[in-house]
Amino acid sequence: HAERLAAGTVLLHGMAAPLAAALLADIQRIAAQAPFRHMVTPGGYRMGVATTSCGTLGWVSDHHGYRYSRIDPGSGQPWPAMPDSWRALAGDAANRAGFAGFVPDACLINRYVPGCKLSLHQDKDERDFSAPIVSLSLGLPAVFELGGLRRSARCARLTLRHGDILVWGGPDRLRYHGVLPLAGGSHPLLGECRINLTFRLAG
Ligand code: MD3
Ligand code: FE
Repeated sequence: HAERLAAGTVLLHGMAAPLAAALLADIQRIAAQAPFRHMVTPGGYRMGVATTSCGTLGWVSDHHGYRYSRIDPGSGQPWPAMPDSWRALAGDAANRAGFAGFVPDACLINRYVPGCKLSLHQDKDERDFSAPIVSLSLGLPAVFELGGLRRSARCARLTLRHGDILVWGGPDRLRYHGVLPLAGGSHPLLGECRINLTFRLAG
């Protein structure tokens, strides 16, 4: 079912669960071409979360800053293509949340192991904030923090579970958000890990 968490934020419980095995096979194929790596932040910290991307644009970070790039800096080659089924699924989820016509050009793939976290941040490296972002969670559950438009705003906490799709846009597009350290455990399909896909219109 669809749960509206805020004016522009909708959680689609378990929507991707039936597709998990196919998604995981796609992720493994993408990661064979563009391996998961730990990006370095502009401040010089190695991220605990391992990332890769698919689509026309991929998200990269180094000492120069955060940005989207057509080229995977690891291989010097374009990122793997976004599977058509992924683009369709993200468009379908956005549509259910009230954002018609969403066609992502980038999918950031984040991999967490127990203890990994993502500090509170805004997603603001994309060119057009009128498009929503669609996030799809697989594997171990994570507690995410949904803040406000200022870093200082109080955060609500919510658990994202295997198969959940979260869509946020409109007035919520620039909310601060983060992920608390992943608790230990093992998922029948993914093992001791959580993978999150975030679909964006970046260019
Ligand atoms: C944004 N990823 O890659 S997505 C990211 O689970 C990122 O890997 C996280 O943030 C992850 O940039 C979180 C989930 C999320 C949930 C609610 C939000 C992002 C949100 C509300 C407003 C803005
Ligand atoms: Fe984010």
